Amino acid sequence: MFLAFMVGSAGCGKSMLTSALAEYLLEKEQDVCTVNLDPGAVNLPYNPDVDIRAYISVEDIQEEYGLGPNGALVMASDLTANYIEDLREEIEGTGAEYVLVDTPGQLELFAFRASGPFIVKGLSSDPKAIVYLVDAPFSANPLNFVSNLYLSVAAYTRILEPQLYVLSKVDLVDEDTREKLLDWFEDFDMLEADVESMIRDESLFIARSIVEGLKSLDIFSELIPVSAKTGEGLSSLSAALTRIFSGGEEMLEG
Ligand SMILES: Nc1nc2c(ncn2[C@@H]2O[C@H](COP(=O)(O)OP(=O)(O)OP(=O)(O)O)[C@@H](O)[C@H]2O)c(=O)[nH]1
Ligand SMILES: [Mg+2]
Repeated sequence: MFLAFMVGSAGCGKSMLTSALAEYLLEKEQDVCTVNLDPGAVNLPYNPDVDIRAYISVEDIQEEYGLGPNGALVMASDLTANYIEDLREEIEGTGAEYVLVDTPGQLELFAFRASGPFIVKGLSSDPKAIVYLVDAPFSANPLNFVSNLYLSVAAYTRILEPQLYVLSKVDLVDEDTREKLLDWFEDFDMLEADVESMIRDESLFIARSIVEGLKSLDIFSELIPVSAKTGEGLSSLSAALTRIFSGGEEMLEG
């Protein structure tokens, strides 16, 4: 069994990608199951095989503890840890080879609270990877791009599983923007040059320091352009996951 966790900022396309990738893998006759870990999800574009909402209701928490929507989500996220054994059994019970895990809208809940890393470890002892989504339209300006990668490093630091990067919603950006985003990821010197030329206020100094920090890290392998809407890039993403999970065997054979 392999687990791939969809992680990224609110609205970056985690649920849509879970749905599209599951469909793609099913078509390829892969044994796949989907897990929803977002207790606050209202409408999901797929029918999760395992669903945290069967155990936890954000609405009930709000009422019971007199919390606002964000407080209730924080609490729900912490409570998820109590059901880890149930979730684990359910996941194992599916017998699926690929497990796609959709995570809560608020990345900080999942990545920064103690419960997130605990849940990742506790769901299964089988190999795992993080699919970090970089929202293409949102990240088209250099400051947002830099902040987003910074956030991804913060998530990585907590979860410490192999992390691969997806440029999500590529159907929403033009060819030039797409190339620019891919270039930035590929070559942080280009990113730095655009940070220098495009950021005009004091945030320049911070952005510059963060890019320096990013350059010294060796966790950015490739950024895979994907559209959950058109299906573009799903084959590359599934190939990249296979490479991680098979420890590169397929590459050697090919
Ligand atoms: N055009 C286009 N829209 C997309 C794509 N992926 C997601 N969207 C849209 O972006 C919005 C957010 O998508 P979701 O999949 O719900 O994103 P999410 O990360 O699960 O959102 P939260 O769980 O609320 O953080 C929805 O309106 C989707 O229809 C894509 O590949 N292309
Ligand atoms: Mg979602």
